[in-house]
Amino acid sequence: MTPPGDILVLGLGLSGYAAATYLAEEACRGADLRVTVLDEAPEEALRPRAQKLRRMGADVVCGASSVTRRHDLVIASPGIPPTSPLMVSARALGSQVISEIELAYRESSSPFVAVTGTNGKTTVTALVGHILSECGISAQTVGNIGNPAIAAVSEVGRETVLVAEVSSFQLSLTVDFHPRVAVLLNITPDHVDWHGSLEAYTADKARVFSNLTPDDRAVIDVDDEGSAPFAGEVEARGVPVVRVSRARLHPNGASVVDGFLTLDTPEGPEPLVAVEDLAIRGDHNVSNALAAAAAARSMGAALPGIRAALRSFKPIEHRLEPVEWVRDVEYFNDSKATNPDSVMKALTAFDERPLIVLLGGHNKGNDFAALAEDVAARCRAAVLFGEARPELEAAFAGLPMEAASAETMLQALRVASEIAVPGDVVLLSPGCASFDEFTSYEHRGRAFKDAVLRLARGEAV
Ligand code: UMA
Repeated sequence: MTPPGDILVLGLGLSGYAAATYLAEEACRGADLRVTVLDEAPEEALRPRAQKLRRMGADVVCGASSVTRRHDLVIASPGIPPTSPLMVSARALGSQVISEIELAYRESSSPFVAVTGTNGKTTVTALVGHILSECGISAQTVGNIGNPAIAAVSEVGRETVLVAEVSSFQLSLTVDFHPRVAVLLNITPDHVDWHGSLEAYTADKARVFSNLTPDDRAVIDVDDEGSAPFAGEVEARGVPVVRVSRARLHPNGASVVDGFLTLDTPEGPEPLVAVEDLAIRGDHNVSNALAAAAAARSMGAALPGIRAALRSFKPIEHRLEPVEWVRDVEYFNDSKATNPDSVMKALTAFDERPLIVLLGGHNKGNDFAALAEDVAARCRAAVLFGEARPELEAAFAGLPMEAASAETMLQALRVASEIAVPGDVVLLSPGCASFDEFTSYEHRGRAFKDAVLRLARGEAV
């Protein structure tokens, strides 16, 4: 239940607004709470949310540059890095700082399934939610997927499973967060600018396992070098581990056997569906489907429902999403690919088809050398754009594929449409964040899709 006291929310985006609204509503219902919100952005950018919260009794300060008094508890938004003046000053004053997912966990009596990993977590979160629902188990997807967990707390009953996509940012500020099932998909370099190092990023991801007990379950992809070491570590603490591997079926694990996704159960291996029955493309999505099936099974989902749900699950927006055919060229939107590893995984989904890939945006501190080599080996062409263009151009220099360049994402699309020939695939899988041109990867993905549809109508982009 909500702790009494003086609570500060840092950031008034989706996460902070949901946390502040929840706390302000609790105060209106009589909880002994004082709610303050600070955000660095100016009042104009935040007015509707700020005004609504003020009407509910919260103190909202926009354009804030630091925290000036000690609070009993601070709820920090995930996008605020540990080095930001807001965070540094909050900690210096001795306040406990937690994330909104931690607050949601403390406030909720629902069981949690937590899904983390550098890539694939949105797909797996959505698929676990889909499987549980198909099996008649009430479930809601929350967290980094775009639906703050704290907002669900007052909306759902204790029987509803909260399937939470949890980012490294959110996990870094967890304390008691204790899911029944914790899924780790993979760890590759990402968000190094926020965490400071790959080691710090890895350690924050591993916090998903911190509070697991022998009554819980960890689902870990052991084909991935970054996540594999955690299987042994977590098991050594007595926590049952489901090992996901496309290469082989481990005892109690999940794998592909004779072309069928398969779960090892106490009754022996249980085939689920054939790989071709999945509508989501690429080897990485086979791993994602295995992890989701294992997680849902750990929450009591029955095999027939798992099979039906795996067959009916459709690709989600901005993840290898088919957009349109234009003059015999197929366009795909993979705007959610915001790091090099996710692009390299996306490329494997098109093995036999000639690819033109659009790369660029805001680099989150990643190195592009391996990505450029992979693109040069697998793609017919690449078009580089945005703030990261010079770094990308340097990575492509000397490789046996000439990369074209453009200022903006839409100009890159225009260049790609000009060089594409019938049979090609044009793929926006940028490997970078969107913030140099757009407000979010969703914004970028929709701009891309709108422009492709204009191309299809014969209009200019
Ligand atoms: N702000 C500051 N100071 C800062 C940074 C931000 O005051 O140093 C303020 C901004 O002015 C803004 C607010 O904080 O008003 C934004 O907060 P935020 O960046 O934490 O974003 P939210 O809108 O709260 O969205 C967050 C997640 N964003 C991030 O982790 C960056 C969303 O994940 C998530 O869907 C949402 O909470 C609900 O849980 C997005 C994301 O990019 C999709 N996640 C990363 C990823 O997937 O790679 C981890």
